[in-house]
Amino acid sequence: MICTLLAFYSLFSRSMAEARERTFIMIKPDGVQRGLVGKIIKRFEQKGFKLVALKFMWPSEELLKKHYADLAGKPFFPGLVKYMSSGPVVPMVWEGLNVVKTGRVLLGATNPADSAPGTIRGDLCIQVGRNICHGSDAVESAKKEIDLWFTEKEVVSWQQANNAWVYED
Ligand code: D4T
Repeated sequence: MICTLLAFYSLFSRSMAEARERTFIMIKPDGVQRGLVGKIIKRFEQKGFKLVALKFMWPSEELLKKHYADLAGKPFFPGLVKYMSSGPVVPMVWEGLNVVKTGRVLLGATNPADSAPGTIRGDLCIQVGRNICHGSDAVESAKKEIDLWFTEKEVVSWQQANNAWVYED
């Protein structure tokens, strides 16, 4: 009996933990300038993911160089930092089951020429250097990016009223 209860509890707590996975999504300066902020947020809301942090800010080159440190050796890096620091952006944290992977699916392929119709990039942009949004590519990089862009206090834990209608028991 105790074993059954423990097994149930571990399954339950595992699925709860999985549903609390977080990803870092950012609307880039072209997404803001083109008035696509609401549309992009809507895709994540409609899917059922939970918004746990959001701000509107003009990022410094220093912050962007840290964010894109892995790409520092790429030929497009200087242009990328210039474009990303050319105006305000909307960094966000979204939470939910498999949100890192599914978030990338919602965004579509990095190069909009390869993004499927129906995805954010597939529907709303044309070139890789103006691909309107960013999404973390793994749970570990999501953690790093969230810590880079947000303080602990800015990420808000809350219960969504429709949770039971989005997730199975
Ligand atoms: P983002 O950050 O937009 O989610 O990018 P990805 O994670 O999907 O892809 P990435 O790190 O390879 O690229 C980061 C960023 O650089 C721009 N870029 C990329 C570019 O301007 N020219 C290029 O040739 C590539 C590959 C677009 C996204």
